Amino acid sequence: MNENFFALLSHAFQQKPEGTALILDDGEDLTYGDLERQSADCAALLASLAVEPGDRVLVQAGKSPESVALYLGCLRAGAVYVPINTAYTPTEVAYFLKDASPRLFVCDPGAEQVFRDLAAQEATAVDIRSLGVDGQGSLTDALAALDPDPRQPIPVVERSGRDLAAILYTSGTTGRSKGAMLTHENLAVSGVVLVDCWGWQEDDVLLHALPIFHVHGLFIAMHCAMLKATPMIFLSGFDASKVIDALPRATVMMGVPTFYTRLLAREDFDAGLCSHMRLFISGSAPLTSQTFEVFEARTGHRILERYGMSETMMNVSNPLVGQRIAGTVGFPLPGVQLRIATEDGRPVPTGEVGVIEVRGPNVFCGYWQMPEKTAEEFRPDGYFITGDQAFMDETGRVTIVGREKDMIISGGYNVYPKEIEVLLDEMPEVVESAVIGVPHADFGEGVVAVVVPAGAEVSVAQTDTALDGRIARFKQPKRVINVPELPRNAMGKVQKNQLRSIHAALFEEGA
Ligand code: MLC
Ligand code: AMP
Repeated sequence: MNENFFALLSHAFQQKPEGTALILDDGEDLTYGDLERQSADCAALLASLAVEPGDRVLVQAGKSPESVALYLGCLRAGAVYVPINTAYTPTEVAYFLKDASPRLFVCDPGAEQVFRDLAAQEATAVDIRSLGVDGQGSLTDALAALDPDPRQPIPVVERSGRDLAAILYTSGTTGRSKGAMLTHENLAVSGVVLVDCWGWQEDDVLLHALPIFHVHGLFIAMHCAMLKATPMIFLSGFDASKVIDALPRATVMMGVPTFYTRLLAREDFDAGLCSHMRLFISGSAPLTSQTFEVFEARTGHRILERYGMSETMMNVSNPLVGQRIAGTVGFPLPGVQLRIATEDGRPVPTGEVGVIEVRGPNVFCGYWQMPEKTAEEFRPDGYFITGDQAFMDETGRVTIVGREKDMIISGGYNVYPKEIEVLLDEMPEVVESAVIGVPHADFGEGVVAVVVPAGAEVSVAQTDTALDGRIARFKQPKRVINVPELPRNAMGKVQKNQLRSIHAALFEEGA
């Protein structure tokens, strides 16, 4: 049997070829028949560009129906899809070009030359094409030039469940991004479980406002809709006004907590708009109890919070039927084995805090070309150490209380302090730095740099100048605090907890 995940999707698409797939705010809607055909065209094009099964296709392209077709085409052709954040600078992209050694790199129109120069500097042999009509050999142009008659039926390339379907880069504590290798089985198992647990209905309409370069928007959200071939209102990004306009036509929305706080900040967001919504789902960052409660008071809906990771897809979810409790992420999903353990991997007693470890068919098969890192993060019995701290009550319900890993989550994007500290420490104006996440009403956590200046005080304008073009804007410190020295413990380690608590009110109004 062909275990290519696309075979499962294609089966669903073929049940409803006339069914609407993507409802666009500009442009014509697409049906599932269109997606089936366009994915076949993309797969044929990839083959004509000598992209073989197992080859990586690196993609930094805006959210569009074309990028959805490209993703599906990669699956169908057995290529490994490697999406990266559109906010990354060319300097950051250079790392992924080198690390993933893709056969093809797809970027937005106008960006090809910058990347061709970069690839030449690094002596990386890669075909670089843009997604968009440019009359200069873009992928879209090449697709249009495909000989349509006769279109050979494009088979779905045979894959085993263990073959790679995608690599999702996640930053590492050392500042070097690690590529989480996800298999066709990982995608299939996770999608099928979520459709069932979240009770996906034939008449569901998903409001999709997430980016499609992370697991949340690309896999969790899209796969639920696609496996049932139900429509998605496909917004290019989160814009509160557009979401409010679209809500009356939707039944399910998935978002990061910032989506919910931004909706609540709007006076015109009310229960009437949500009256026929079936489900609001939140994840990728902690949803505060306050947001949960205010949202319920305003709309009557109890947001369903769940917990996942690039490496593991979805692990835990509050129930569709039953108590959704604020501040908790619910119960392990079917097939997910989850334990809360000490630093050396021993399970802790019920109710005690430890680190979440998970095992199951949803868990990735390792970091791309990093066997040592992979070995470090798996226990000998196959459990993956997530680095998230939590406790489990006697009913099996999980509550996340913090993170062991030194990571900030800002608006659902992970930011690793080390990557920023290294660059700040290179500034002649800075002796040393510590980057922390501080509560932020909009982003959940805001990135803050605590620096020891070499002379005069260092400003945000200076850090912006030093970091612009080197790391994405969303990673750059929103505030800089100058201190005479960083607090350290007896081992010489910077006490970030202390810094976080001293500056906890930094982003509060008037602070
Ligand atoms: C944008 N900016 C951010 C930011 N997003 N700053 C901090 N944190 C963020 N997340 C900054 C930009 O750099 C820019 O700054 C300014 O905000 C405007 O940019 P924008 O692109 O117009 O922002 P906006 O559209 O408002 O985006 C905010 C957002 C977006 C929250 C809608 O970040 C978003 O869609 N986040 C979702 C992330 C996500 O999908 N995570 C899933 C990970 S998967 P300046 O200074 O240049 O003006 C995962 C697993 C799981 O975690 O469990 O799901
Ligand atoms: P990513 O590497 O982008 O996939 O982010 C995964 C991380 O997001 C997890 O390890 C958690 O730290 C965090 N996360 C995801 N969902 C939740 C949630 N509901 N509550 C708290 N943290 C979450």
